[in-house]
Amino acid sequence: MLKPIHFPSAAFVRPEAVTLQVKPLTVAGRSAQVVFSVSSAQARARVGGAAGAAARWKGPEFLILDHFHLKGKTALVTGSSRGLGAAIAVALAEAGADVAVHGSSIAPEATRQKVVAVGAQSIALAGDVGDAEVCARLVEETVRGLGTIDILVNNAGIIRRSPAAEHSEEDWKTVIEVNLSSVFRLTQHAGRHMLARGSGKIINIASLLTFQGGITVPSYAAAKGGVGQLTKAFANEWAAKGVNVNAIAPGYMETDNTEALRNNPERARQILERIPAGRWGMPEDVAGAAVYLASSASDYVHGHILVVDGGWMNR
Ligand code: GCO
Repeated sequence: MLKPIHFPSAAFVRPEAVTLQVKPLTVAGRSAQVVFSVSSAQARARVGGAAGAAARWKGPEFLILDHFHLKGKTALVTGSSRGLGAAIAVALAEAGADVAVHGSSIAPEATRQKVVAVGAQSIALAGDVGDAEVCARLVEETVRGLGTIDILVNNAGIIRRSPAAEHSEEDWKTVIEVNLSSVFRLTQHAGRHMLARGSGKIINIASLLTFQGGITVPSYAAAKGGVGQLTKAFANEWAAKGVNVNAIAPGYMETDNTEALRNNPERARQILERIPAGRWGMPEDVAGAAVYLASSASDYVHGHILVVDGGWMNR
């Protein structure tokens, strides 16, 4: 289905990514002559718009949208083979960024292709972020492959479930390294490039367990609590240097991370009952928050943890 969306300038359009069609449309009660809409299934309607349509557009200028686009920016999204990371990588590309995607054991070619289909450049990287050297290498490879690093999304993470009394030393160490130490290291490495340039955006994927203790996931809760604190610690030092460090705390999302919860009828019911929105979140639900925190629209936002949870925390 075609959904025409207007943008004020051609800056949003990657001509190679879209097929244009002429379509009559009535906008805000006025009949516009024609609009161009995206017909490529891959680019979907979200890329939207064309210089011609912008020139004919008689309505508001939508100038604020210029602050949300990421044209000319480069990003690294860790853990983007699927789930939230894949949705964020594609969303950043749709907003105009070139994106390095990453998987823990295999470079995620499928996500890379989705990013390229939008019209962005992309490279696919692999490596366990629980390893300090890998963190340094991922930032280096992003800079080498895409020219620089403007945006870092610390999304990679794992979860291990067992009662706190039995939670193994191995689970504790692994989860803390992958979910917390990697955020410290990747932020340091990417941040050095950003500080040298005087601009950059770092987005950490926190959790509702940044605020709450959870059940049978003590290492995960400790790590995600730490991610919230690291977000504020870095933001305090880097805010005046043009680098924004913020976090997104997703609610209960339909991803691998929550598969065990969704397969447990009682937990699944209890969780759903507490979500005011009346549904679990989908990966795409965090896309808008990620684009916002990656863009100049959030330049005065520092150390914030943006909860995207269907209202869970309000209950
Ligand atoms: C759990 C945890 C995690 C997330 C949750 C909310 O699995 O027990 O609650 O799944 O932290 O999705 O962010």
